[in-house]
Amino acid sequence: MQKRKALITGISGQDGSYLAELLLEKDYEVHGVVRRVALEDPAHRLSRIRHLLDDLHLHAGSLESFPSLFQVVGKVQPDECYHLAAQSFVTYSFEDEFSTLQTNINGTHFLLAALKECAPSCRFYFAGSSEMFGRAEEVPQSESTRFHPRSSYGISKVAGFELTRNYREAYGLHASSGILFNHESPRRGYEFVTRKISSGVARILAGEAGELRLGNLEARRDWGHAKEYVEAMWLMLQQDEPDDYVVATGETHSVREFAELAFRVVGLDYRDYVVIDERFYRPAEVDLLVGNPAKAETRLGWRATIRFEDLVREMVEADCRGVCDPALIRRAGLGL
Ligand code: NDP
Ligand code: GDR
Repeated sequence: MQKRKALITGISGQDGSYLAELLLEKDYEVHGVVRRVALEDPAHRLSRIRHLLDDLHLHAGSLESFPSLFQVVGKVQPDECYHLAAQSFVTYSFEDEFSTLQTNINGTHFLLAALKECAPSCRFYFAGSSEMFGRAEEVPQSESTRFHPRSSYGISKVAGFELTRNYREAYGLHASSGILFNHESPRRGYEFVTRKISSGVARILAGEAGELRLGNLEARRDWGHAKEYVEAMWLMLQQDEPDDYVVATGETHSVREFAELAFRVVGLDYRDYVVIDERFYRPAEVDLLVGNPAKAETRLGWRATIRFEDLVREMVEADCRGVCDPALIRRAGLGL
């Protein structure tokens, strides 16, 4: 039997790397879109998928270029397309609203249009976000909660979500959106608060830093593990009918709790190291996000199982392994 072909945009990112692993395990032929510069500097720019490079088919393309996406889709003829690429950092979206909106909205539109022309039977996944809820009017948030995005990033995801729905309704594409709440891992980018904290703890333990500067410690998020969340993406595309799903743990914790726990993993008190820095506050904050994953649980049979405490520990331990002397790690009582 012929292998099923999957195309992943954003394969070099956190989620792309876990999804590529999952699909290879399931015996897919896995194709990925990466920027040309990444192909020229794989050691740095493709570090998350370095261990998979021999098994992947990578194609140069960018969200800014319709022809590049059109060509890749036409050449690969995927059975499933996971659209994960995006300018994904909310803070940056305040610094450059224009490029965030252009890249994220056009990129999604270009890809949908290319699929409609070249591979209309391909199943499509759009990486929607809990940032679409923004200042949410109900707690927890479900598929029927009204969107009230608080950043151009959130707005770009609402637009992508609506484009996906419209291609489903107008052109019959099997197009689904996941409304994913925050998910983290040792592969998370260093700019996001969880990885900033876990890597900061490691550098403090190694004696390379004396403090960790953060913004709003009171923001609350629903944090899960990326490895589990990519399974939900795959499950969505295995359903007979396309649909939209909230993917979340249903638990919420503050940034302060994350920091407290992360420092405690190595026997330190976060209050001795965390410095509040106004520069890391956002012009418009999302105070509280917590998802209701009931639909994903009943329809997809998906459920988050990795606990918050275990996620924090895994991230801190991985970063400590990267920078700390083994004797120091033993003294800190880490299970490494
Ligand atoms: P990352 O930031 O780790 O990865 C983003 C990916 O997009 C990278 O592969 C990046 O490539 C690629 N990319 C960015 N801009 C372009 C461009 N102009 N052309 C081509 N590729 C581009 O994000 P995550 O893996 O964490 O998230 C995956 C998706 O899910 C994103 O769309 C994000 O917005 C969304 N999401 C994430 C959540 C989370 O908690 N992680 C929650 C909800 C939604 P490069 O390596 O070259 O920069
Ligand atoms: P988020 O993630 O904006 O939720 O978007 P991030 O980790 O950047 O922020 C989470 C919360 O932490 C607060 N915070 C800080 N954030 C950063 N980055 N740096 C700091 O120093 C800091 N101090 C406090 C923030 O104000 C915020 O409240 C992530 C991304 O993956 C998106 O792509 C995705 O769509 C959403 O999650 C769901």
